[in-house]
Amino acid sequence: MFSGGLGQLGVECAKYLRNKYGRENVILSDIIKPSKEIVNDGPYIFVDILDFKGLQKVVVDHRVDWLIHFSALLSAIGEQNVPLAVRVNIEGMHNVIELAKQYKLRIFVPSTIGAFGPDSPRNPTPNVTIQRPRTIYGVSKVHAELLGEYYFYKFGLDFRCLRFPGVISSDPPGGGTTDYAIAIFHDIIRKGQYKCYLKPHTRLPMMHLRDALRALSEYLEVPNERLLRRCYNVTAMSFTPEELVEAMSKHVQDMKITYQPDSRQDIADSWPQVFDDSDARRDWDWKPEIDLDNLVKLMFDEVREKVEANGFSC
Ligand code: AKB
Repeated sequence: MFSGGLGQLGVECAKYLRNKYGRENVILSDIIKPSKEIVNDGPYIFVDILDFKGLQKVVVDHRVDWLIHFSALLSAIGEQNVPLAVRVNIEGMHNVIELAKQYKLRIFVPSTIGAFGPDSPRNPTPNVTIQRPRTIYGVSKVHAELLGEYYFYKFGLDFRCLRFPGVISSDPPGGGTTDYAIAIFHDIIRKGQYKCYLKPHTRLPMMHLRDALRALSEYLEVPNERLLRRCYNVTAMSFTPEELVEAMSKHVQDMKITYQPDSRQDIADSWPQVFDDSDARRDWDWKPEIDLDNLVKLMFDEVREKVEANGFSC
């Protein structure tokens, strides 16, 4: 079962896991009204992450044994509504971890490069190092990592967590700092121009959605004995807006890019530039497959298809 199932990762992740485990065996949940396509794709249930009894009911009624907890306000949007981020990201985590303990569920919670801060080494950022994030999103993710590890050591809960870089997909981004690398494709395809809210030299770790889903799905299946940690850094590449534009210019001429940094620049400046995922490579053979050129090609294809299908923009 997924919480926050209609966010950036949920729908695609459900498709991926339904292919693997069967359509009826993967339940999406959220509080958003789903499209017809989502309902046709497989089970979808309304449940609010803040409603513990409602969550209990879903687990009992559907004999849930695995929980993938995606509900969260991302970095930029979290700063705009801190009380809501505290509720969704922190209280929501309290609910799902207790639920997992009560019903002996396996639980996966994504973390992020945003769980690091200006005191962390930024290039590279190792798996275990100082984490003093300066966003409520980052604080909530460190809280989730520590709570999950605590429940693992104290109660034997099978808690797993991957720290993702910016995940790049054709689906609409949800208020993150790395989202420029998605929005740029939509704007270039639709308008031939893009105004970037980060400076051209801002380096951040990134990954195409396909690698992110494969990382998640492979990690879920690693036997416990092979895991030396519960939280692993994963990444595929690092690039700057300028380098992304350079790679995109091989596909499109006459792109007009302007730069107008806003408050997201401060967030990006406090995050890792290069993410060290050697622990994941060592313990469970993690290996990304999609590099920058492939990512750009895939994104042009995927976003064009979406724009042509429904004129969708982010
Ligand atoms: C964000 O930018 O907030 C997210 C993330 C890196 O966790 N995409």
